[in-house]
Amino acid sequence: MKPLNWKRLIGIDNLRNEYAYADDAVLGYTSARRSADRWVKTTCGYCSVGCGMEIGTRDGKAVAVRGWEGHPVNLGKLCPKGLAEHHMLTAPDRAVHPLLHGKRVAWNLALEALVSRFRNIQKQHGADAIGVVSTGQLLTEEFYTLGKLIRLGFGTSSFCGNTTLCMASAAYGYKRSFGSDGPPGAYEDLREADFIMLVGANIADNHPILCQHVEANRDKFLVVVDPRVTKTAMLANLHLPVKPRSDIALLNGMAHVILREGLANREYVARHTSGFESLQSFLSAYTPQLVSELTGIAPETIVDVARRYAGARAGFIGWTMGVNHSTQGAETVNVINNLALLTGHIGRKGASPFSITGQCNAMGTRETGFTSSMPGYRKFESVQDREDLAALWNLDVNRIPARRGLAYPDIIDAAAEGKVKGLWIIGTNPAVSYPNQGQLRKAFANLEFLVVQDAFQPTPTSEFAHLCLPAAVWGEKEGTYTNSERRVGKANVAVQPPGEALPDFDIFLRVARVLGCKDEIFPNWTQPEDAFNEWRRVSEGRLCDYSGITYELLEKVGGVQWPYTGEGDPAGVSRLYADGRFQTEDGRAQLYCVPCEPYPDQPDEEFPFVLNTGRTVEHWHTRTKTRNVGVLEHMAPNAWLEMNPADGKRLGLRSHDFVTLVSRRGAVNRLELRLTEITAPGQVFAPFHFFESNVNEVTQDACDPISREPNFKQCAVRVERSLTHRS
Ligand SMILES: Nc1nc2c(c(=O)[nH]1)N[C@H]1C(S)=C(S)[C@@H](COP(=O)(O)OP(=O)(O)OC[C@H]3O[C@@H](n4cnc5c(=O)[nH]c(N)nc54)[C@H](O)[C@@H]3O)O[C@H]1N2
Ligand SMILES: Nc1nc2c(c(=O)[nH]1)N[C@H]1C(S)=C(S)[C@@H](COP(=O)(O)OP(=O)(O)OC[C@H]3O[C@@H](n4cnc5c(=O)[nH]c(N)nc54)[C@H](O)[C@@H]3O)O[C@H]1N2
Ligand code: SF4
Ligand SMILES: [Mo]
Repeated sequence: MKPLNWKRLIGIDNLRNEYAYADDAVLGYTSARRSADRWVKTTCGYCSVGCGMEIGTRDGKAVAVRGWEGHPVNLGKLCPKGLAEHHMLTAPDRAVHPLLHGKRVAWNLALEALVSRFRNIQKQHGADAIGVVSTGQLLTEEFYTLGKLIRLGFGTSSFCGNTTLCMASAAYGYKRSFGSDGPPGAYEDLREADFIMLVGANIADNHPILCQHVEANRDKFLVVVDPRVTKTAMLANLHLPVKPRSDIALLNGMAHVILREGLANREYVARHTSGFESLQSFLSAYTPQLVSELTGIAPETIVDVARRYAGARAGFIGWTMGVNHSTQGAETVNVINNLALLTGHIGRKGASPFSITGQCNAMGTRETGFTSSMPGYRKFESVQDREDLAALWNLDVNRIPARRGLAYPDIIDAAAEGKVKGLWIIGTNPAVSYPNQGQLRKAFANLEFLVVQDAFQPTPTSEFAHLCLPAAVWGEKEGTYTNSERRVGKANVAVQPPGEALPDFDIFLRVARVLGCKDEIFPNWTQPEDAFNEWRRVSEGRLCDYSGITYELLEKVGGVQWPYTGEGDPAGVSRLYADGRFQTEDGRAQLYCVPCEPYPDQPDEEFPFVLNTGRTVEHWHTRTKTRNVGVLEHMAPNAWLEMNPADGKRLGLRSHDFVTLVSRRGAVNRLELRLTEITAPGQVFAPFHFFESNVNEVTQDACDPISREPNFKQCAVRVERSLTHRS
């Protein structure tokens, strides 16, 4: 086997064949088994980059994946997870039958149990006593259908998803600044900007194909803001290793310098924003000196970065979970948006405040809504929006919900308090991914009926379920995903699902039939395209206008950005707010004064380290998919803890020792120690991929009051040597 190096693996070089070679060697496949006789075009089902790819099949089995040559997003390249995606389809633990109380039952009995148990709970305890938690990994058609089923069919407002653990802060931040959700820019901006700043975004591990666009840009100055020296930080011209959660101070400090030195775009500010005067006086306190104390970055560096951003021809600020996973997540997004508005770096080629999303369809769930907003970014509180929807659906306006329901963490808290008694979990695995697992177990213990609908069985979450429903997964079902740049891509069927597993879309229609609302809310629907065509009508005239997008067009051009009404080049690049008109009442964007506050659960003598958690390139979240893929699992087989060598020395610990993390809430065992300068003294980092050593036993469940997103990125812990040693 040839030696592997990460730059090759993430597809920056055109070495796809070499990667396939490594894959074969690890898995023991021969090239004959891999050679496909049919290729099906599709979109990747892992991350939000949204790469175009082809699944190769032979004898009804998926045997290979390759990049879609010339696709607008990835130009034929794929990252290691994408390249090995077909292997998870045949994993031994795919879910194949419905299970009621652990016993195999027929689909009709399973769904009758779901409907009768949920209806009984609602009769006794009210409509909101059942909750539904879904995912950014469903197809848009499925999520749109689910939203109607839950809010119009079951009539509960306790409906949310794992996107609240992920993108809620970005969505609320955009809404507060610009009047609507929706990232203004495009990937092309990564190629066009002369200044790029990535805040809490480790794209080399988590959005590898975006690196391709950054690397192709020869004129850029790349700044990476991250407490760790990530692989992305290693690509940067300047790395700012900020103290944990001090980003607001840094960004306010940049804005202070921009105003003090007269570098703001005063004309843009005057024409297109509100709140400038109060922001100006608020920012006077954020001097480079103070900001330096708060962030640990030298005052002259803060001044330098501010000048570079303001002076750039086109300035791009991208962010991901280092920003969103915070009790001030939405507000941090507002401070990023402030900078874009103060300088006019928005709505132009290369210039955007850009939220890099996470899951393959995090965007689709935000657009088709019913969680943070109603379909088409319509607002619960707007009478007009509710009337519009009622007319589109031919329903009485009183049927349209007038308020947002409970967010995911509030559904879990309500279950722990005994208010939510029935829960339907679809395409998410909270027994690994939810913060502060003790609270989640309390919630699960109180439930009368828990349904888990997943493509794998068992999962750590399905172990708690009364009813398990087997779902088809990427490669086995049809529909669309929307990527971070608002580009809608088509996912297609390459193989049949195993056993009795069904696409989530089919499961939702069957539930509607048992519930008796199928004909009313899904008239004549039989396939995902029926949902898509209704969604096109429902989104027409909205910011996320899909009216000109058809399945045929998507197959042809490989992905179309919304808004698209059918005019102009469908393969072209679109940007929002090019005319400086925002989605607010008066068309102006709002500037915000945001003080930098300390995060909850500060370290002290007993718990002296700040724990940061996140990801690695080889694994996908809770590993239901990737632990079954040899080439990925072998490269990252167990959980680890990164610690600075100075701290290791002080504690008498060495690399490869097994350690335990203890917090005010719990403990997690058997993390393999990595002593490395990547992590600063006083901080430690662990991935959250491993249920075997689940860091969410120790994380805190404090949430952003605006977005309800948990503060996953900081909590106080101590590190002890594990009693168990390497076996
Ligand atoms: N390989 C892989 N790729 C993925 C995923 C996966 O599981 N595996 N998941 C997808 C999903 S759903 C998501 S949401 C994205 C997430 O993508 P990212 O946000 O890039 O991933 P994370 O590793 O969670 O966190 C990013 C960085 O935030 C930094 N950070 C922590 N605290 C702070 C802070 O106070 N300030 C700043 N500025 N930075 C901080 C961390 O050190 C980390 O490097 O990745 C997507 N892509
Ligand atoms: N400590 C810590 N915790 C975190 C994070 C962190 O950075 N640190 N990140 C948070 C973030 S950003 C996210 S997005 C979450 C992710 O957390 P989860 O959503 O729990 O992660 P996944 O492993 O993607 O779970 C998806 C589940 O859906 C199943 N599945 C996949 N495809 C389908 C399908 O088509 N249909 C159905 N029905 N099931 C399917 C998979 O088998 C899996 O069980 O984790 C959050 N938790
Ligand atoms: S970068 Fe994301 S979308 Fe592209 S192949 Fe990798 S996981 Fe799939
Ligand atoms: Mo995420």
